[in-house]
Amino acid sequence: MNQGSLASFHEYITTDKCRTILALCGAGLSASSGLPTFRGSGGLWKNYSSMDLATPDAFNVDPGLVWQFYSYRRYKAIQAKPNNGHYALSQLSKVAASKGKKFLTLTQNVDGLSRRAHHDPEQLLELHGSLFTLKCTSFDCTYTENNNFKHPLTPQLQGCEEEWINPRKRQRRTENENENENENEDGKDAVISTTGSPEFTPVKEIPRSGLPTCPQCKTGLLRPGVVWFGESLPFKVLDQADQFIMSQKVDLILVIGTSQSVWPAAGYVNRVKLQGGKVAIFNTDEEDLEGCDGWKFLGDAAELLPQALKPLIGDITEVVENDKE
Ligand code: BJW
Repeated sequence: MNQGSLASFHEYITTDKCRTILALCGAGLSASSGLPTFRGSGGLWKNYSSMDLATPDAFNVDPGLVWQFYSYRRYKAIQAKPNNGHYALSQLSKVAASKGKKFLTLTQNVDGLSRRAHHDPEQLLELHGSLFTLKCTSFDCTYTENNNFKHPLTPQLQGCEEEWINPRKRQRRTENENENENENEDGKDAVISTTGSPEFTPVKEIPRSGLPTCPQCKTGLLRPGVVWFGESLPFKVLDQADQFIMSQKVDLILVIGTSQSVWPAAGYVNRVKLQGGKVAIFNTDEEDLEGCDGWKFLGDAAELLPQALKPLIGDITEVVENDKE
């Protein structure tokens, strides 16, 4: 981390000029907890693009396929543990008022890891819903269930836990790919090694009767309570975010592990800038820091956030250790 930049960031967050802080989080915040991101190399599940599966059309055409994807995601999120980035924000949510600050986290993540790091729920808005909410798809049924951590949801969804038949083979393939990349840099042709080729666990054809069904209307399929492309974000959540931004000037937005490519979430950065607020980006990809005229922190959010927020939250080592017990 650039120490000069860190010092000026520390100075700003501890002054009276910085009274209101908004955090906008994306998949990069959970990357070091082992959860894949959406874009770049992390954005594939088996041979499908995660983005193509996160649509109402995909669910309408093949709910069995989409449920297998979400069953896998639910399982991975249950297995994952919050990282120090989640804990740093959680700690800020608890101490902000005592430091004379107002704080709100807007997360695009649906993995529930911020909640599991005990982020104050009053200061946390899940813009894109949650993997652990289930909703009925029937037009005239309003059934919604929160905090459903059952796995698998139906016997037919058993077996979606691993993307690969043998995860060790995937590791070997990655090693081979890296070797091949080096060969390319030396000007030689890349040789695609087939030794240890990984095999995906096959996608099953699951009939409608094998998918989660609404316990209320008994006929509608349940779906994950996440926001897919073309769907509106929950109005209540949008309203609460608006209230926070409009009731006072936001002095700082922390943009954490997001490509800022999805709207309306990405729009919050400009809204804060237009109010005269400052921006601090935490990202592993230099390209995603480009164009930022604020603080640019290049690296893993899980490592950077505890350091960047230390003057406000103190050393979080003990908080994290206590939570593990
Ligand atoms: C690290 C790291 C480490 C990695 N440390 N960093 C205006 C203009 C143009 C288009 C639109 C517009 N307004 C709306 C749209 C359409 C659309 C949209 O945005 N399209 C874009 C593709 C252009 N938006 C919508 O459809 C939204 N709905 C809407 O606007 O409705 C209007 C409406 C109103 C009334 C009635 C009806 C409709 C809905 C968007 C929903 C997005 N849903 C998803 C799936 C959620 C469910 C699921 O999880 O499966 O949300 S898509 C996916 O993208 C997911 C994410 O939350 C979201 C954002 O991705 P994120 O988090 O930024 O991840 P990545 O992978 O992109 O980036 C990771 C970053 O982390 C990278 O920068 C890495 O470098 C970095 N990184 N490791 C730090 N260790």
